[in-house]
Amino acid sequence: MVEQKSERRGDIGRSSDLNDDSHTDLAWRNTATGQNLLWLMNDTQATATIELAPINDRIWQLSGSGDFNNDNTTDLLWYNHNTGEIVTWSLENAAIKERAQFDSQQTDTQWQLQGSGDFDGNGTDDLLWIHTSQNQAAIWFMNGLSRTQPQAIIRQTMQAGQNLGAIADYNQDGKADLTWYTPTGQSETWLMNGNIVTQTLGLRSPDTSSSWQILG
Ligand SMILES: [Ca+2]
Ligand SMILES: [Ca+2]
Ligand SMILES: [Ca+2]
Ligand SMILES: [Ca+2]
Repeated sequence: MVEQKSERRGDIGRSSDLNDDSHTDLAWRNTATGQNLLWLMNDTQATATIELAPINDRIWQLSGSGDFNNDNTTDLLWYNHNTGEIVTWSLENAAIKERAQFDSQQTDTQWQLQGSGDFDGNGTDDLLWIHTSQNQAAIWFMNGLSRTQPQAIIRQTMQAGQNLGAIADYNQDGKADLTWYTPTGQSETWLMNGNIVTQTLGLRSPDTSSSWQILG
């Protein structure tokens, strides 16, 4: 799960396969207008643009994607950090098939839902939260939209200025890992086993300019 920013102010994109053709697509939310769009992609070409229902309340963030209703299709994950509500849109053929809602009861608004991945490798997607001022991350282990255990803090702190670059399984052990980047071109990958960091790998971006961002 990756966040991308377009040149149009307010557009924030998330990538994943949204129509089950094995090509990674992009979901866009325009945070200025509340519009939501899908770009269905064939590698680097957008083959179709599909408009989904708008969400006019701009507090709602497109926070990630995953399969939360166990039908093997990707669902979009929305978060309202004022109320703690989480909503998923289950997609079929790039249209909304089903909506589901979960009250996270997250009362500390500094914990922000940042994405999802299967961190313990049990076949269900879990939620990644980042605390905006403590440089801490935490995982909620999930079964669909139900938590299966209390919040699991990751016992390693991010460096100041590190941002989430991607959630992906880099060592192909079936468990999601994390990549962080800084505006100065440093990136770091944490290989994960649940909420335990088993290895930290440092990388540098292609050059030291600040214009490189991880896209996936
Ligand atoms: Ca696709
Ligand atoms: Ca699904
Ligand atoms: Ca899991
Ligand atoms: Ca892994």
